[in-house]
Amino acid sequence: MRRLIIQAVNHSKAGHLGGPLSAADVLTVLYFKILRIDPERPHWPDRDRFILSKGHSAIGLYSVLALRGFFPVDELMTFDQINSRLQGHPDMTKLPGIDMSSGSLGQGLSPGVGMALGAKLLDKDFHTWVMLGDGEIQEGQIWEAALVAEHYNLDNLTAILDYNGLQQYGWTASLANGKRQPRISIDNPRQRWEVWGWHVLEMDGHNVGNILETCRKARTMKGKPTLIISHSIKGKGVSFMENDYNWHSKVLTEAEFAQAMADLARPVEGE
Ligand SMILES: Cc1ncc(C[n+]2csc(CCOP(=O)(O)OP(=O)(O)O)c2C)c(N)n1
Repeated sequence: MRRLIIQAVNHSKAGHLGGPLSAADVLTVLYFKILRIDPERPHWPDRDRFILSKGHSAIGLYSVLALRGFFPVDELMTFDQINSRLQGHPDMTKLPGIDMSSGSLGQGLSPGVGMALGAKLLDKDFHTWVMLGDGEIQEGQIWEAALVAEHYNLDNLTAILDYNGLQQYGWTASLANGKRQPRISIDNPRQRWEVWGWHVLEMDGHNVGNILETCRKARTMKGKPTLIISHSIKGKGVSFMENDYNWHSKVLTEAEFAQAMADLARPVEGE
C-alpha cells in the first residue's frame, strides 16, 4: 500500500506523503478487518461509515479502497488529474466508497456525529469511524462536534486520532525538542477528550495486532463515544521522510523515488 502511495504521488507530481504514510497501517486494518462493508455494494445502507477528516491523506484512502476491491488498482495512477475520480481530496460525489467529502480540516467529525445519531434514530447498528489529524484537532469545529457526540451518548462513534506529532510546517505540541513553539498546544489529548466525556484508548498505529485489538474494543465501548489515540510516525516506512514535516507534501526527485521504493521493498516489521 505504501508503495502505491509513493507511485501515485510520484506519477501525478502532486499530493501528500507524510500523512498517508502515517495512517496506512490503521487504514489497512480498518478496511480489511474492522469495517462492515461490501465493495460490491458501496451504498449499502447498513454499512459502517468511514470519514477521512484529514482529507489531504486521500491517496492513503484511495489505495486501501482499491486493494479492497472498490475500483481497479491501476486507477490509482490517475490520482489528482483533471477528470479523475481520485481528486487530491476525497469527493463523495465522484467515487463510490467515499462516505463524506473532506479536505477542509476540522469538518469531518460533525458529519460523523450526524451519521452516528442517524443510526440511533433509525435503530440501525452500523458504526461510524472518523480519522482525525493531530494538527487538525486544533480546529474549533472538532471541539464542538466532540461535545455534541458526548451529549447524545454516541457510543456508535469512534474517532481515531493519527497522533504523529507533526502538521504542515512543524510539531503540533507546544513544547518540542525542548523549545516552546509559537502555536496552540494539543498536548495530552487523552486529558482533553476525557474531560469532554469520551472514552479514550491508545494504540501503536503501526502494530497491526494492537490496532486490530484496539479497534475491536472501541466497537464494544458503551455509553459514550470513543477516541483512539493512534501513536504514529509521519512518513512511516520511508527512511528520509520519517518525522520530517518537509515531506508533508512534496514532489520526489528521481533519486528520492528510487530510494523510497527501495526502503519499502524491505519486509514489513513483524510480518
Ligand atoms: C481548514 C484548513 N486549513 C488548512 C489546511 C491546509 N493543510 C492541509 S494538511 C495541514 C496540516 C494537517 O496536519 P495534521 O492534521 O497533523 O495531519 P497529518 O500530520 O496527519 O498530515 C494543513 C494545515 C486545510 N486543508 N484546511
